[in-house]
Amino acid sequence: VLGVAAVLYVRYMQQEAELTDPDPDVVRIIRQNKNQKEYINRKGIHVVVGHYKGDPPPENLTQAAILNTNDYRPVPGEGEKGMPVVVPAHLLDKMRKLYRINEFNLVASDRISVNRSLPDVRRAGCQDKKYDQSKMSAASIIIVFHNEAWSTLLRTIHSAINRSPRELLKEIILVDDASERSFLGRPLDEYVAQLSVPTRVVRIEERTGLIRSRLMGAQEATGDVIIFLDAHCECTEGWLEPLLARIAESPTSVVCPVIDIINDDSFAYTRSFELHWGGFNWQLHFRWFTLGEREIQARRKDNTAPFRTPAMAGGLFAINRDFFYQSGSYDRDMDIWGGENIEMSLRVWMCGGSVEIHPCSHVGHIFRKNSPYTFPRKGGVGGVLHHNLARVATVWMEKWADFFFKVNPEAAKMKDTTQVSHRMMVKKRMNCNNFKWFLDNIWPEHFFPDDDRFFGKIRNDKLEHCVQRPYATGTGQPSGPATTTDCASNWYTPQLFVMTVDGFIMTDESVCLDVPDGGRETAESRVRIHGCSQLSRQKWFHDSSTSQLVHVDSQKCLDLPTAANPESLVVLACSDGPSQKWTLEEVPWT
Ligand code: LR7
Ligand code: MN
Repeated sequence: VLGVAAVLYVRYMQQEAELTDPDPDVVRIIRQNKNQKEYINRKGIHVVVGHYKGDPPPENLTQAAILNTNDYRPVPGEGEKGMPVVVPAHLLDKMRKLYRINEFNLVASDRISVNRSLPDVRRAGCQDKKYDQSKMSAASIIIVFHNEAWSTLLRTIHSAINRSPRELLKEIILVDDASERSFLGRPLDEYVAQLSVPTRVVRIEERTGLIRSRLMGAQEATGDVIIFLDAHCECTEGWLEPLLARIAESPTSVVCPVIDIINDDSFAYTRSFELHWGGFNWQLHFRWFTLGEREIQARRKDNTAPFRTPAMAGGLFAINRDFFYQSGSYDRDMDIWGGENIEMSLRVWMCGGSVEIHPCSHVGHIFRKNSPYTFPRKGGVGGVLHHNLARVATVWMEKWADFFFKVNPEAAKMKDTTQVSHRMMVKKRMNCNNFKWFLDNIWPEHFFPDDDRFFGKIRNDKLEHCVQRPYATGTGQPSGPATTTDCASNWYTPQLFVMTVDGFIMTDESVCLDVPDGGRETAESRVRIHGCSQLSRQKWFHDSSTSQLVHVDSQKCLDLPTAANPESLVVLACSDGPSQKWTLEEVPWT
């Protein structure tokens, strides 16, 4: 059964490769004929394009790839102190072949000790901080996994044990969500039985997804605090005490560590920025944004104190066990992956708790570019995600749910079948605040429409064009010249903007209409779409009598591209020419 599953899996991955465009960064072509091209790309990934033109899949290659996985052979010194792993030449081919199985470099991971050392990445104030352990409750760690690579799972477990005071770790609960890979030739139960912290494995026979798996794990937990970790993390020195100290002080706080980066290719450990907090975009996808001004000010006093975040990434957090249940645990009707992080963030905030990041606690996580597993539900990854997100919107966003469904017509298709009464009961029982309260009080920097804001398109009277933002590349914020183009249908999101009462013209992904050079020094300045900063150079005023959009700092007017700046909109001395006439065209969103 395993073999068949493996072959199907690889075949699925190849189809994926076939569907995506051929990678332009071919480093080395392995073989190529009229039906098929096989090559290594710049990132060392083995890509096969064009198998299914009647050819059988290359059985030997794929079988070998699967059978040789999980070959944990630590090489002394490799990856120590969080340094990148060097894969010797004779293993490069294997490395490339195995990459896609977990969507990270399995061969590199298998060369690093499960007990590898890491640098102490905490700021000095954190290293010196003394926590009163007598006030803390011991924690149960819950790790759910599906087809995880064993070396990364074991390193998660060992790093947590090695870097936690023994008396603060009650137990570790592993939840195996129907993995198809066998464990290093012996039972996992036997392996974990010899660990110094009581550890057990809960097995789920049929794939259920991470949300219900975590609920299963939580049911088994006996610690007063539960801590969830993804199955490919590494805990650093002093990661645990700050989380437990904060929960001891404030039992309704849900506390996340700073999530550092373990490179998916080299396994190098990189400390990440502390000045980020979490939010979400119009599609309800989690995003990191620069910290709001209020929190930055609050942190000036003490940059070792936990800070509030509108949303959490979802995988790594500590929560008081009673509060976990009292606040509604998870929505067990959510499948496989996705959306539960936003649901929990909104619910915790709206129902009397808080979501925080503790800058003294650092845990690494392998960030992947693609998801390695199947989404066994009609519609694949999109279907599953939309199903989950439709539930989040329906329960927690009131009239903003209409907005979400307009931006995401795919999710809207799920609306009729979304049964959420048991989640509505949580909202009622906990007497929760509404989404409006969340936006106003927890995330005033947000870029969603609201009653006191303009929402719609910005149309130029001369060209009958609308302002458009650049497309997002990857998961980063879109950024680039502000332009105009033919006005599209109402729900074409790159042309939809919010204008706040303060005069910020914002749109999805927290980007704003900006004049980077301030507009005062030169006769003509370029206008760009750029991360919202709350700085006055991003303020505008729409004069409804003249239809001008005035840049407040420079008192110049938004105008169409010129000979000097043909690529972007500009600000120029105000005039009554038609190229400076802009109509704010409301788009109904509820
Ligand atoms: O069907 C499944 N069954 C599982 O047990 C699918 C997944 N899983 C396990 C999986 O093996 C892993 O241990 O669930 C865990 C999380 O899955 P990932 O690693 O594929 O998720 P991710 O890291 O890509 O995604 C983030 O968002 C998810 C939304 O559902 C979860 O909340 C993840 O926990 C979360 N990860 C983090 O927050 C780490 C930091 C990433 C950022 C930003
Ligand atoms: Mn993960």
